[in-house]
Amino acid sequence: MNEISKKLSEYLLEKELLKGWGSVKEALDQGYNSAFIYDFIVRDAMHRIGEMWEQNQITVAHEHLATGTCELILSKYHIEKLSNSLIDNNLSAPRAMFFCVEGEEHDLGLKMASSLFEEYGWDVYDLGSNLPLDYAEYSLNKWKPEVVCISISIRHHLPKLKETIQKLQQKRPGTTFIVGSRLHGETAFQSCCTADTIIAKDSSFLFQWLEDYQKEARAVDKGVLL
Ligand code: B12
Repeated sequence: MNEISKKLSEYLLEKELLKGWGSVKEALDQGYNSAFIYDFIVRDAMHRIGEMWEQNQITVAHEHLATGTCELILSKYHIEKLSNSLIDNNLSAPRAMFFCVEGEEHDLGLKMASSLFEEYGWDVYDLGSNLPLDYAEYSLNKWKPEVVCISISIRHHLPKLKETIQKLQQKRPGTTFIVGSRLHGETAFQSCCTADTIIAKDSSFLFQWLEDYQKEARAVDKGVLL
């Protein structure tokens, strides 16, 4: 773990919002992109907090406090990036929908993903944590996104993930599904995803996917692929 991330985890635990933001800003000023900041500064800081909790060095209350502070920093980061975004006005914004599988409360990874899409100028519908499957279906029909992003963290929600992917893919074939999870390397997780589901291990993977999508869209826009 790098020093900035370690410092951030301490600030989160002390609910030192401004100092925590200072750590993120330090990484930004050093030239790191959003994917690096999400994966190797913020995620790693939260993972360290998780380890401290497992080892009884901190209480659940500390963990909740740290999560709340982290959420505020992510929101501030998101606004900061939007004012300096990569939006390309020549392209009409494609749409993406985000949610955590029913029952799932861990939503920081999802927030990072939706912020990254927005940084790339997408029209983002972030439906947050614990979205009942019926409402995922309803929202898919209502907003007809090109891409649906799902997040899951807890193993016992895996059967729900499988049901969700199968139902939604049936409803709107042709939609791209991206599922991100800390469980990405586990067979039990992978077997819940259909062959054409994209598995995202982290924000860096998503960053590359968005870069590739943008290049392709620009090429189509210029008539290269027409
Ligand atoms: C913070 C936290 C919480 C918070 C979550 C608040 C919130 N708003 O998210 C609270 C306190 C609510 C919580 C509750 C619980 N938690 Co908890 N929690 C954590 C902790 C410490 C950090 C999670 C986190 O935010 N990480 C930072 C994010 C950014 O990382 P990430 O989710 O992995 O996301 C990255 C990638 O996976 C990927 N990604 C993820 N989603 C997506 C989506 C897309 C589209 C893309 C592209 C990428 C992507 O990109 C991200 C960036 O790299 C972890 C410890 C750990 N090791 O993960 C435990 C942990 C996940 N929790 C755990 C548990 C057991 C629970 C509870 C059951 C505890 C309880 N008894 O109540 C509940 C369950 C709640 C529920 N129903 O979901 C276990 C899960 C074990 C398991 N069985 O699978 C863990 C691993 C702790 C542990 N070691 O036991 N928790």
